[in-house]
Amino acid sequence: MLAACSGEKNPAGGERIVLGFSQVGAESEWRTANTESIKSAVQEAGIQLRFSDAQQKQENQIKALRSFIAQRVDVIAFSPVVESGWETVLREAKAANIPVILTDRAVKVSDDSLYVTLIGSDFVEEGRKAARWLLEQSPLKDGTEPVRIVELQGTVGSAPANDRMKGFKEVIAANPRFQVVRSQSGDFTRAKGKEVMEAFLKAEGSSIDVLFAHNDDMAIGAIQAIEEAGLKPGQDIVIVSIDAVRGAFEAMMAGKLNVTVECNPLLGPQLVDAIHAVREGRPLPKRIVVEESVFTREQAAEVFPTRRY
Ligand code: GYE
Repeated sequence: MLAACSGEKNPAGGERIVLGFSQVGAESEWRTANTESIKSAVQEAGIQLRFSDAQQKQENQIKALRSFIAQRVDVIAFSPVVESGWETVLREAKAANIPVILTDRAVKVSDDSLYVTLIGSDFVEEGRKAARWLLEQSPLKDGTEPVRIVELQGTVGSAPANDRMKGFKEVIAANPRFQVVRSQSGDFTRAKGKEVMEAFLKAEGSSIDVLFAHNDDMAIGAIQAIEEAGLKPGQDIVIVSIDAVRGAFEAMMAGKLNVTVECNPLLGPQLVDAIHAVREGRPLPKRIVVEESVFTREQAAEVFPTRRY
């Protein structure tokens, strides 16, 4: 069926806003919750959505953005898979007078008038929180032995991978006992997280003390690899990850994951507010940050029933 075109009347009688949204993919529990939040908030607001899934490929996102421009949508929003390489297509949107709102991930552009605002988390701070827990509260905080850390990075070149790595490094630098001995991308998926963890275990044997995973899905994949190697996740290897999705709470309640740093995917309502502000010509801050916490496995059972993703 053809999508209805711009200018269609909404039930209240006014012109319906048409939003083109290009999503990264469906790589994680976080992403699924993010997509649902956006779809439901936009629908509730009576905004017409043209949704495109890029399957974690920048070229697909660029194609989607060009097609939204060609369709002359009213607003474009997207969650950029990687940080660089957006200048040209964003200039095309600007030339067509279509405002662009970034959700979740940042871009690196020389001219920040190419987008209206970025709604998303402070990923550097999330990396710092993961490291602070290790240095200040984990079972490894007090020893004298070196602590050998392996890191499962998110998608190469993505804002959350770059920033989480940076924040984590910055904090562990304060204690030379803590060393990242291996670091590789697991592309934010369970399957890749498992595969890369298998390689880490093969290379390092039982000398790994800590796994830092840039998201819960990779940690969950890695937990399987650790168990298959005959080790106890959460005990033989202390595991810290990011997102705080339900799967992470289940792993914490089973004692297999030690801690997760919250990254809130429920950005739909803030996106709708930003769309209305843009349409009404109200100014918006360049950055809209989301408030987040940290959850340990001691708190998991109590907090679990209140989790919304
Ligand atoms: O942490 C991960 C997802 O960009 C914050 O992408 C997001 C990240 C999230 O695949 O699970």
